[in-house]
Amino acid sequence: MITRRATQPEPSAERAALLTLMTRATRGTDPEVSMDELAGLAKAAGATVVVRASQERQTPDSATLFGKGKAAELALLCQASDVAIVIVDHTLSPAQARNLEAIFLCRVIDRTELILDIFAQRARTREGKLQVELAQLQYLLPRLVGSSTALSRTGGGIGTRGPGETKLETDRRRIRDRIAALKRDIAEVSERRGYVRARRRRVEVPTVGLVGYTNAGKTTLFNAATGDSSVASDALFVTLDPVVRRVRLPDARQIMVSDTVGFIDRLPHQLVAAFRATLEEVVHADLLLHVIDASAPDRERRERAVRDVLTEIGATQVPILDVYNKCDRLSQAETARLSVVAPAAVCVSAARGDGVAGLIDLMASRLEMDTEHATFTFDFSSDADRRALTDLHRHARVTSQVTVGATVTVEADVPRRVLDRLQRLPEIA
Ligand SMILES: Nc1nc2c(ncn2[C@@H]2O[C@H](COP(=O)(O)OP(=O)(O)OP(=O)(O)O)[C@@H](O)[C@H]2O)c(=O)[nH]1
Ligand SMILES: [Mg+2]
Repeated sequence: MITRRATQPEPSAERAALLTLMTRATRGTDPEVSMDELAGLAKAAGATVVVRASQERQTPDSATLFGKGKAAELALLCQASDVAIVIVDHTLSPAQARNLEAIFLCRVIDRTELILDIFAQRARTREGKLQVELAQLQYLLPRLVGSSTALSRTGGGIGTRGPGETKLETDRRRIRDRIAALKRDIAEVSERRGYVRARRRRVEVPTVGLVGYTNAGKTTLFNAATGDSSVASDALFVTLDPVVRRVRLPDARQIMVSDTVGFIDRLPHQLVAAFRATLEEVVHADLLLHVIDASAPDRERRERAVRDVLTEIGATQVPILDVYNKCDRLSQAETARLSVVAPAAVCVSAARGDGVAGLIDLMASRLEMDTEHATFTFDFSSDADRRALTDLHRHARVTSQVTVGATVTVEADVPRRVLDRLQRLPEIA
């Protein structure tokens, strides 16, 4: 068992204990790494970790998760450390949560509730708030069976925040009604988002979606590429709502880049389901950049977690470009090794701007692989033709342009998706 007390907590933060159970099922994962990740989540939720402890056990106890003796011992430790909340890195059954609360005499939440709480605190837009509420209620609903009093946790703090809070005492019917209403509202928002996307498609601006583990540096890279100033920070799940910005390529064409919510290992499926509208930006992108923190010790586990979520949301058809970020933290040898393991990937440092221009070029060429060389003539005296010519310059790479009188003849490499829309004239031999 690992037991450790952290340094002096901030006075206002909730004092938390992090408890994990190492079982046969968790063998193969580094307990310290998952403990560190849980600590990052606790911090993001506003807690100060004062106790970290774990127990090794073949299988979880069905009533108390930990062995009963161990649970009692941990409870004493938590009480001595004045712990206000116990966070368990394991999915707790409703009965286990109740039993542990009776032993620890304080709130006991699991990893899913912790993540839901962070999302509840971070949600800013109406869409974000609706989605978080939906996820919280869907988590809550099966836990209401036969126990409406045990769930009416009061007193505020982690796991009680967000819209779920006032619903805890209501009956299942009201929660079901609320879930139905939320789904309707989210569908409306999603429809609106669909219109915007359709408009973007009509003007044929390709979209690149940034995806990746939380804290990989997606927003930093997004800002570096688009010149935006979205909030990037070392806390987890800083970005929740998708942001889309234009990137002008060196040859004046444009692409749209979207930044969105980060993923994590064991992302609660209620959240993934509820965030479907937000994640549509990812599913409908023309290209995904998988931003990977190259300096993370558990890099491969994180990469797998991201790919799992992409599969879960049905984004398997979108081409993916792997981008190793934070390469400034790697030694030369490590960078060299990375280029052997993943020769198709790109190494950048979003924070320093290293490799970002090259990455933009690469995005452009990836999006454009599907091009056709074509020749067009335009009548400069026609409004429609002048608009088409502007369009062509925006989306194609023009290789020659000859003007004779009012007739403009243009040769260009045109993305096939744009070809249909532009009036194509017979090629000049
Ligand atoms: N050393 C180094 N740090 C970086 C780099 N890129 C980002 N960071 C840092 O990594 C932390 C996370 O960056 P964000 O851009 O907020 O990460 P994100 O993927 O958007 O994270 P969430 O929105 O929270 O999921 C910040 O403290 C950044 O300053 C980089 O290239 N090098
Ligand atoms: Mg972000």
